[in-house]
Amino acid sequence: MDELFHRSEHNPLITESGLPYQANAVFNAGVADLGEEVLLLLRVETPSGRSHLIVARSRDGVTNWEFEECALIHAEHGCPYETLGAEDCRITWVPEMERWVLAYTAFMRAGPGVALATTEDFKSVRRIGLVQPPENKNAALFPRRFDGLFAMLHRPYSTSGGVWLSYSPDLVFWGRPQLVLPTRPGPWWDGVRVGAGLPPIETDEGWLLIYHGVKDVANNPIYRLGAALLDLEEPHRVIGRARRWLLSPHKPYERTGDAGNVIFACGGMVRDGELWMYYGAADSCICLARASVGDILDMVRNEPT
Ligand code: BMA
Repeated sequence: MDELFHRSEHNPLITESGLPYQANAVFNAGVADLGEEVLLLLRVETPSGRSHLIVARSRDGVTNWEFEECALIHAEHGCPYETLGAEDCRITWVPEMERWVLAYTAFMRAGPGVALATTEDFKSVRRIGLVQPPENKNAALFPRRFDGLFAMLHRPYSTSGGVWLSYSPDLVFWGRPQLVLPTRPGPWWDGVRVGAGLPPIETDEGWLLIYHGVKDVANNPIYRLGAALLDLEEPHRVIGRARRWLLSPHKPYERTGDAGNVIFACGGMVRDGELWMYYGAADSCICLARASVGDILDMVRNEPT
């Protein structure tokens, strides 16, 4: 099947063997476009199974990654809701705060919850706190308010596994939860679970949401990426959803790893109309694929669900 995304010839960009730490794997990175460089907030999983969030920088966003020595968010730093790790960070620049907001999965004995923190420079963070109790993950914040309220996508655990949206006046207290993107029935590629991928991207036609969809094949999940469009002023309203997926595991580094057949994206950036999407492959490495935002919007428009 044709796919809109083109993989980088440098894939995988980052593997555990390139890190200056002893690690099991590196995957599912948040992304910040700093103009002169691209910053990734890597999920680095240690031999204890816990993940930390570590900064990597590159001038061209592809090669010569430099890694910070200390984790920005580290499971051993005594935060009670991160005792078992911090995972899968989505990064949103919020102009009114003049700060980056980090939305990540905080792992504790009770399971995965959603935590928020802010940073100005990716050298230190200020924790806002746990904002969605377990089980909840895949949180992505919109960069602006709607009718005075912040909005965040997240995925509470439920048997039907859909993406929900909650609103908040202050990023601390969240309410008005509502189901935005349900799974599709039965054998669909996104029939078992769906979750937000990248923080939503504002376009003239709506908020472009790249999400992951899961299908179980003989008890082996396949994680693929698809696209939906949310209303510009009422982002809990889906106005389009493509039938086909955008990217599916095919390459050896996507097929084989700690979790084979997984493509999982938490961040990207748009440059000259092109979406640079960084994704974790097989829960083992970081890869890059690019596609025209216009082409993705065409696909959503032309393949209404
Ligand atoms: C999801 C998350 C991701 C992971 C994926 C595939 O539930 O936990 O971190 O990449 O499963 O294992």
